[in-house]
Amino acid sequence: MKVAVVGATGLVGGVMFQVLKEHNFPITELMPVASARSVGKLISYEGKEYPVIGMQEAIDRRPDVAIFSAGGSTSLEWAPKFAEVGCVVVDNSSAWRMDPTKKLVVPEVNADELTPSDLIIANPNCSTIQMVLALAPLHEAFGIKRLVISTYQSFTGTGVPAVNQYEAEKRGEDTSDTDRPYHYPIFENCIPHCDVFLDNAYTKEEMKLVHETRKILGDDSIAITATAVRVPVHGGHSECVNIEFKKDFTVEKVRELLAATPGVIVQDDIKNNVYPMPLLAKHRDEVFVGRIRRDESIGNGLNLWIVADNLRKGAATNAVQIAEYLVENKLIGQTVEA
Ligand code: 2RA
Repeated sequence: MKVAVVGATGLVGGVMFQVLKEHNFPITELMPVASARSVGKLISYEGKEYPVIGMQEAIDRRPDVAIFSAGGSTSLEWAPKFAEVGCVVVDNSSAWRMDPTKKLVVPEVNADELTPSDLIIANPNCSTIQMVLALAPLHEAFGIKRLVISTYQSFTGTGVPAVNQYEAEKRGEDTSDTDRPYHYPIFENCIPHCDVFLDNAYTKEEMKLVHETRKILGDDSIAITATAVRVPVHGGHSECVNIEFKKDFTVEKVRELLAATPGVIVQDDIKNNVYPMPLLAKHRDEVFVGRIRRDESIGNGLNLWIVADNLRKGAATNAVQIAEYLVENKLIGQTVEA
């Protein structure tokens, strides 16, 4: 496969190369792609050095698949140009997620929706991916009526600038006069403000959980409210998810369904202090679920604690898994010759 990684010099781009290598993705030609200012930089991959190239050069080389993690505006401008030459784009930005003509995919949940005509495929938001992977089997079994979600999101979700702000503050530096991504210090702090505020007083990050979850689970009737918080944690995003089901359930059946779900690992043994933590999820591709317990304040209520590495299953791994599905199901490779 001729593979373009667009946004090659970013935080997720770097993880993308790591995941492609670990998954032994069938690459015959690798194209690291980034903005003009990065062209010529060298990217190491499996012992070889690859120069970063620009967008048009990548298109001219006719990649079979292009995995984008370069922001929404870049994707809106360039993804259609890659698709025009028959290249399948898997995009990690929010640009295409809610476009009714585009598929929003967590492979273990809804990859079977993909067809050869899908040339731009949206990778969901990190906090959505880890949650819907755990919720999908429970929704099928018991029907989800309402979700109340609180997220505790690693600053790595905001990319290199946030890592730089955190590390500077950890060294004791005052970042207030720098071009920092957060309005306030993130070190030893929690900030209830991920992405921008909307007219309804929720943030874009919180509304992504609402809209993307409904689209992936295919059920607009699910009532959802969310609070997204930025926390000074490296290893991943954590989520407290309160679920009201339509049908009754048993905690044992919930645990059984989760344990049987590909990509999910149940860590739930409170007698031995076993539960998911970013410390344990870091650098892992799985989604970890624990603190499984009935919500005793309502009928058919359940509480879950869900943790995953936001740069891996929350971004790079999910995108690579989509590409793997496309290869396995021969939905890649119809690139138009130059
Ligand atoms: C964040 N989910 O955590 C967003 C984008 N990666 O900042």
